[in-house]
Amino acid sequence: MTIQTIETTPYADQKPGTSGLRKRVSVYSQPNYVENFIQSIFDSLDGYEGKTLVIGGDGRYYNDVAIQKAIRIAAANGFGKVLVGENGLLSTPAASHIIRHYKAFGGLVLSASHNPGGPEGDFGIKYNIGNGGPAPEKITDAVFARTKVIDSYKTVDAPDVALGEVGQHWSGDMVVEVIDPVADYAALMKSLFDFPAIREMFASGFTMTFDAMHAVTGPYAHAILEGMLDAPRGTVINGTPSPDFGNGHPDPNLVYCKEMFDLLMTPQGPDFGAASDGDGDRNLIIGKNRFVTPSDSLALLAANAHLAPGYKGGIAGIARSMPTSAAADRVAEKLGIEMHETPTGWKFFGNLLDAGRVTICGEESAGTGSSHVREKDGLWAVLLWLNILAVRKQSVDEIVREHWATYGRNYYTRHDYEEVDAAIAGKLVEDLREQLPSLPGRNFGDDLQVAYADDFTYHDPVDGSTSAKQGVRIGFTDASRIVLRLSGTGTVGATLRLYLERYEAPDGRHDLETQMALEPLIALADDLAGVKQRTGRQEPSVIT
Ligand code: VG1
Ligand code: CO
Repeated sequence: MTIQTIETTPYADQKPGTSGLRKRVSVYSQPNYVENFIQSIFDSLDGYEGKTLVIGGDGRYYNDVAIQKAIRIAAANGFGKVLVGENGLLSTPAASHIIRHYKAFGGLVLSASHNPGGPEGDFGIKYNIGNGGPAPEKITDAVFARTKVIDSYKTVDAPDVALGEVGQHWSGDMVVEVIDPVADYAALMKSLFDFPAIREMFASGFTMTFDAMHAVTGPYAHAILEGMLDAPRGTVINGTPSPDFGNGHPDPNLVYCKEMFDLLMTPQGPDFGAASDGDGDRNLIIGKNRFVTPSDSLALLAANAHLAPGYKGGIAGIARSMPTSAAADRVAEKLGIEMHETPTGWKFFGNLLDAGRVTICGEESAGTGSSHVREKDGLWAVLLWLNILAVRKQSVDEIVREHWATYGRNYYTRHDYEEVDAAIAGKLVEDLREQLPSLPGRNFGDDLQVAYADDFTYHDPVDGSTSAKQGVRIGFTDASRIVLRLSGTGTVGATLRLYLERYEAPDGRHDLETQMALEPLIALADDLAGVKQRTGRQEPSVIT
């Protein structure tokens, strides 16, 4: 095998964000852009010689090109084996499981997740470590430092691997095994959930729509829901992955899944609706006449997890990202288990999961998961919901209302201002940060008194690391909250995320329209941060 060392020059913009390096395809297709980043990842790791690397992606445009490059660079750098999903496909949670299951050294997940795909869309690469989870900041910082000085990368002079053929192949001296992307993951799901009970529920007429959004979960959902659980054919819609997601936006929210939402709000709609994103780690849950906010879903899944065989012994603890509502905190309190608040992004849950301190984790951005892998997992959340519905034999709406009557309701919304001028957005957050010390104790309107105001700093209780500036939070004495942060996954300008939350006790009013219920906080947030005036936007781009 000839290993070639190719000279290259650094790119200045290869800083990994919330979840890997996401850029426009036009940026990624510059000469050596992929090569530089992957070589920089390998240069930041130790001890992988002869070990296994997992590679898979969500099937978006440019996956095929990048995977072949990644395989050659892995071979030249001395990996012993690459495991890659057939046709280059692996959902993010399946990749996490494959890394763990086959005790691989780590993995490359090629995806820009919920960002649009296609030649004009986004592409992304993320490195996951041996526990199956996203690399922690220590590694992503080292990778970024390396990208700034890299002067060569290694590759082999080998032909493309036939990714359409399951079985053993070679790239130089390295084995490349093309595997069924679904089988191991499906077996894991079967081990966690009461498949006979769910099958029985479908057999007795329960109806569901799962929107795979032309993204990676299609094959998984077809195999598990229609194949193993006998849901009628047609339960899964948009189930064939396409490089540009059918020209859609694979973000499972009420904007991009509006059609399904509308259907669920009609009497002739199915009993249950769900969707997942580009790489299969997010979930959207809608019952008949009841949308479940991701923050509520986290709390509900944690409170009911013991109904599924995989969690029948109870859960050790719960973790949520800081902007996620505190609904889950109330469940943890009642169960007498640990509760952790981490910065945005799944990489912060890894240590807590590895240490056995938490079992279930979640984010307000439609991400929930558990210790079964080290990523959020869209289909897992859908299957846990189905398991709970099959056992409790109630509707989603009834279950949600009972939950609120027990724990109270955390009204919650997120307002996104997308593609805002980066300088304006940065200054806005900076100015708000400066106001923070003066806020505690101040009263706004009749019943809002600031209890605390800070820029969230996370102290990892497992490895002692600290992550500062993770988002501005203003908390009120009645448990209401305003949070503001800049997105770390966008690829154009800046995206401002404004998160609003208000708590209603168990005996309070639970039937208000969310935006109405949060109106005073929305207005106050705008007064304090000046979002509308500074960005010139009258409305958020997306409300979830
Ligand atoms: C967003 C979400 C965050 C999530 C991340 C990756 O990050 O807010 O909760 O972990 O996307 O999700 P940001 O920095 O844009 O707010 V995925 O499904 O795109 O990998
Ligand atoms: Co995703």
